[in-house]
Amino acid sequence: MLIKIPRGWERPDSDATSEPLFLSRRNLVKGLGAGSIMAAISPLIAGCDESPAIVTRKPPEPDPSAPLYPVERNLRYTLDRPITSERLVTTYNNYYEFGSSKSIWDKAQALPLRPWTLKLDGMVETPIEIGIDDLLQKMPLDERLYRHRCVEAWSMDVPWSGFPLKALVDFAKPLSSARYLTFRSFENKDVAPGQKSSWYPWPYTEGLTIEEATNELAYIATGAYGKPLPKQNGTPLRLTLPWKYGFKSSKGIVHIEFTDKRPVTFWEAIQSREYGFWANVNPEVSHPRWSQATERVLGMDERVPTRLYNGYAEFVADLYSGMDTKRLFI
Ligand SMILES: Nc1nc2c(c(=O)[nH]1)N[C@H]1C(S)=C(S)[C@@H](COP(=O)(O)O)O[C@H]1N2
Ligand SMILES: [Mo]
Repeated sequence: MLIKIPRGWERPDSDATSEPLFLSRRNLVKGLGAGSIMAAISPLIAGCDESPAIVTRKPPEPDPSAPLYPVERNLRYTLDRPITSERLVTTYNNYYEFGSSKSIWDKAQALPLRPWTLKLDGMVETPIEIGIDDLLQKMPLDERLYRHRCVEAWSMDVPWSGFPLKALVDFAKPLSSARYLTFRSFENKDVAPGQKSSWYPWPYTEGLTIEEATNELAYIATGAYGKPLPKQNGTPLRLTLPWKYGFKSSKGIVHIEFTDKRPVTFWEAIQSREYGFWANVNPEVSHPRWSQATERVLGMDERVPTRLYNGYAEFVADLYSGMDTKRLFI
């Protein structure tokens, strides 16, 4: 069945940038360091008691994981472009739970930080439920500079903090029969207006093979720019799969199920012809409605060529040997 999506990232970046919206945000926060947007807004709120709409807004909730950061940078992963400005990365987002525009960073502030529990179950020795702060104590945190390539043909270069997904897989102790991981994001209609649209197959669902999940590049971001991850970027647990299109990198994960059946993912359920399970970056395989040959790097004027596996072929090409099909790149 063909479901028509009215707006959003289902369009090439050339007309999906929401640039006018973005520029008005930019004026709003002009002169502030991007990381301090929320910190800077709270004194504004405090001093602004003429505007009832603003006064009723709750001050930002402090993130209990803040003392963990910054963490040491892992020098194995390098960029060939400058790090994208924190302001762009934290104000230009895709997070459909909060709406289909790029300007959801303020709406995402409604998501409570705690309690946040991760469930690990399915084909594992023993199902586990663990609070995020306990989990962070157990995981080997590092900082990694990774490229991110959205299927809409825009990209960014981010200093994430977090841990290898393999550490979490080892912690979960999957049975040898488990072949896939299914990732499910939070569901909470009260804070996420996008989840009131029932024609989306909530919760946001993604999947990887065990081999992909235990590849050294597969990463869970819990921070960025030396601080806890902002809500709009997917705190407290956000997949980071730099060789795949960005929609594979689920935000706000609450549940990982180990299974022997390939899951149907969120965007695959909506339009499998355009958004598949594998979604590996390949400049030579066009999206049905636009070319993937080049990309717009946030903050740069010129478009740049896109690379096979987003430039990470040396790490991941082996995962797909003997699986030569175009579906690997959709
Ligand atoms: N839960 C959830 N995760 C998500 C999305 C989403 O809508 N919901 N969008 C994806 C897409 S399409 C992209 S490009 C990245 C965007 O991440 P960013 O906003 O941190 O740049 O998040 C991905 N993860
Ligand atoms: Mo994306």
